[in-house]
Amino acid sequence: MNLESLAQSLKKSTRVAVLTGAGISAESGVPTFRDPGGIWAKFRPEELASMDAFLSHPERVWEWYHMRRKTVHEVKPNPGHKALVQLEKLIPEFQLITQNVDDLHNRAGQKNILELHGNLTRSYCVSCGEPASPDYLNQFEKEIPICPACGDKLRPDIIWFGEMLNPEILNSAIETARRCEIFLVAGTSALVYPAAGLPLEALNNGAQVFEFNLEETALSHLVHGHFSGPCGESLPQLLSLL
Ligand code: BJW
Ligand code: ZN
Repeated sequence: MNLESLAQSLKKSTRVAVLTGAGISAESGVPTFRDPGGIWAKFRPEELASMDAFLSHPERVWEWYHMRRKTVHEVKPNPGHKALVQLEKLIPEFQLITQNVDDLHNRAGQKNILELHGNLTRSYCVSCGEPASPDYLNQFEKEIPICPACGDKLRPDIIWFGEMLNPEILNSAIETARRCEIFLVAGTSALVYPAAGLPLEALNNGAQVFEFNLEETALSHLVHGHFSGPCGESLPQLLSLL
């Protein structure tokens, strides 16, 4: 299947879903996780992205999240994000599902977004559960942010390893994957579950599944088409054919 035939299929489709991962934001300057030079090449996941890490070294964990919040604040959505905003406008039932926490789909103007792993701009209290506003969080640059309601620690609103995803968001993503006619997978290594199970749900329910990635992934041999190359080029190319 080539991009032209995918464009023809999209023109006839009512229900389309897209799953994105860190690769779609790479061209904006946000590091991925598992590529050489990615986040996990420098840090061990269990030392920063787990409740155990937060309980033993909250200052270290927050320092890392403050740094990442600063990085994403300084970058902009790229042509890959923008192409998906255009695609949403053309499809009657469109759902974007992202594993990314960088808020770039939202900043690009995407409307229907399910954020599976949370968002760097949000935080909530470990004791009373109260969320803090992004503006409040921005007052803290290095130190551990404190809950304005009860004085205990805030934590990033991010799903760490071993934590359950928000069941409403996950169920909605599963339902979307089961119902869609076309499911696009862009810039993810498709290694982290339950997100990596969504393309399989789509395949098992008869959807056509297409992958956009620089490289082959665990999913590549199962999909109906693999488009190799940077999403910032391949997705706009697809949109130009619609
Ligand atoms: C481009 C490109 C360009 C580059 N254009 N392409 C076995 C052992 C241990 C645990 C498990 C296990 N089996 C399952 C688990 C559970 C675990 C899991 O899946 N682990 C796997 C690693 C095996 N999952 C969980 O723990 C989840 N929770 C859960 O399952 O709850 C139930 C449960 C409870 C109790 C016990 C057990 C289960 C939660 C997962 C939360 C994931 N969170 C993270 C980090 C958050 C921290 C943070 O960001 O601050 O989310 S992990 C990290 O990976 C991040 C990402 O969202 C996620 C996915 O990564 P992604 O997006 O795919 O990025 P990369 O870097 O992997 O890939 C980038 C891709 O882009 C590559 O393919 C490139 O080629 C490509 N690319 N540039 C196109 N320009
Ligand atoms: Zn509190």
